[in-house]
Amino acid sequence: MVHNTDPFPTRLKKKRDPFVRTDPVVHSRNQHRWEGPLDEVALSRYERDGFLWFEGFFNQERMTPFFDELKEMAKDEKLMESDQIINDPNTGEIRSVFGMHELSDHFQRLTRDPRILGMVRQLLGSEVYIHQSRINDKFGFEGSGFDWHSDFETWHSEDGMPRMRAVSASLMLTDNTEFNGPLMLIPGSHHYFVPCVGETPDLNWKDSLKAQRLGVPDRDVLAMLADRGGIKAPKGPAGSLMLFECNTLHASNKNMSPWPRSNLFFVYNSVDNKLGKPFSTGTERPEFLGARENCTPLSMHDEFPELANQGVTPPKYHGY
Ligand code: 6CS
Ligand code: FE
Repeated sequence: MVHNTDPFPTRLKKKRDPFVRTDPVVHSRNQHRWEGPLDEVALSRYERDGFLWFEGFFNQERMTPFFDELKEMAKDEKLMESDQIINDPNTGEIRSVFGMHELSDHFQRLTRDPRILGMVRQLLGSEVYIHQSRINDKFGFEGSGFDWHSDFETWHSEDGMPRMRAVSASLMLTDNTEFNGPLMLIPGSHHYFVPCVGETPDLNWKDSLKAQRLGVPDRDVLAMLADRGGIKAPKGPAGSLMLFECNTLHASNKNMSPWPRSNLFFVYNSVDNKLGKPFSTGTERPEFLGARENCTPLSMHDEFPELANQGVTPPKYHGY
């Protein structure tokens, strides 16, 4: 089912050509209110490529508590049985845990780290909230890949996200190497909306989170965009951070190495871009896939609340 007034028609019966996006990539141009830590070079690079890579954004030790928390979560049988846990289609191991920012204060605080939130507000030109958060795990030798897709194509067609005004932050909880299935992106692909063929069945998410079959662009379009922009797979130590625009085409390979690949994703959506009716299905997806109730604008957290409470001016951020 496709609305004929849909500005981003997809999940069609017949192929339609890609078209150039009309939404800005950086939404805060010439608005002083949303100035942030990104300089013009970074803003232009994000505009050109559709992503920014920050190797070693946090030091690796900072990632340990997240792993400890995940091990605790794995003991929570009720959580392990919930729909928020997606298992690998081949091995049955945990592939994704959705709603991390609501399961863990640690993760929730991270979404409000001023250095990340400052960049995101600058890119989206508004207050923001968390549309979706997840951990994607790829165990050694097993973790399956994801086919090429635009997250916006799914979030628009299945969640009713109106415009391209969201950004994903992906934090590497483990080293991301060329061997363990790092995220691959096609620079510049975010400048085109690529309609996809294949109608969306109800409850598609029960399968699509295991393997992306719908919302995968035709190979000739993928080839055209990759010929233009190439393919990049940023690699780096645990603690590295990627920001990628909601419409940037991305995929990842199977993990063929003995080492795990675990990434935390949290998706920021503009408060001016809240979800409406899905464009390609009759039913809304669950809250943990697309927030509709909990859309409170995020406030930056004090990095050192214990100091602030003692009236001590917290130190400026040192790279921790
Ligand atoms: O359907 C979704 O929301 C998820 N699917 C993929 C393959 N990436 C974005 C998101 O986690
Ligand atoms: Fe994705």
